[in-house]
Amino acid sequence: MARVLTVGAAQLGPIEKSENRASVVTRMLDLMNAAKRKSCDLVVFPELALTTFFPRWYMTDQTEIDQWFEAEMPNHDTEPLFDMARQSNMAFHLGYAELCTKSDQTHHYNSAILVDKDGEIAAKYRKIHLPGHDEFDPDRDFQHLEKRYFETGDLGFPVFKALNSTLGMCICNDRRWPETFRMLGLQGVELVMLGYNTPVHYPRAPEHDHLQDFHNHLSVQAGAYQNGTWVAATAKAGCEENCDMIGGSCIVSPTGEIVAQCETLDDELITWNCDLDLCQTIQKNIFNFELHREPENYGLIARSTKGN
Ligand code: CDV
Repeated sequence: MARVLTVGAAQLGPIEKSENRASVVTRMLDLMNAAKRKSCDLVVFPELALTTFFPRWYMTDQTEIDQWFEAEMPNHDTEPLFDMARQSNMAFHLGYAELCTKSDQTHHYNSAILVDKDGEIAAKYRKIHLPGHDEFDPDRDFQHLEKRYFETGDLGFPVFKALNSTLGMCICNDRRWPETFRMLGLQGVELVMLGYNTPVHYPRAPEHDHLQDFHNHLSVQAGAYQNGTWVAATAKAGCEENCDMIGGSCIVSPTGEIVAQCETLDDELITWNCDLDLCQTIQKNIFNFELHREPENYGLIARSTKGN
């Protein structure tokens, strides 16, 4: 019997700095209700979905910084999403800023979780490729301080058996790195859940601004095809606090084709019935890793170039 997962990519429009989590969660519940009407098994929300994209501001006060983080998950504000998952028999993927304590040390991660149809956290990923900078940059109209506020994820690139499938996650900048998708591909991933916040303006190379949508789709489509996996890529889009962010949320098939794409820069749901067995057409043929991959010749890829 075919394994078909009905997937929704739930794009969010802008979230202003003053909008609280309860209000954002109400918007997300609307999208989950729309997904329920479409009989979705899984809804994919964006990176840092509960608040505005706070790394665009420079902050020094740790208490002020920590207010953007979730110290518990679920918590009072997010519990309705978990209840909805249980009531609707529908899993969801959520990106959020995670504050946690390990061996008496506090840690900050840009994280994503998969919540299963029973409303339980089934999997977690912590972003590995953190873009931007760690000190105030006076040359920028807006900051991108992910390197200041987050540590590099410490969970690697795992895959998870859930929803009768093999699932993986990555977050925003991760999608631009072929290594991310290949790590998941080597573990037989069938669906990659991915959220992003991508400004149209890239201060280091503004001549590329008109290519932001293209580079988004180029990366996601290549990752899907080269690893024979479905990808659900979901944006936080639109003009947020004077910062324009791309939309273009999409669901991509294992052949690299976009099968569904958002049309607006606002809250919007797209869905697709993803036949997971289609992954085999790629994974068993053109990208049959066992037959055709040549890792003996790829040594440089896993060697550190930091500090060289
Ligand atoms: N949130 C991100 O990781 N954004 C980056 C931007 C800063 C380039 C991205 O790769 O889309």
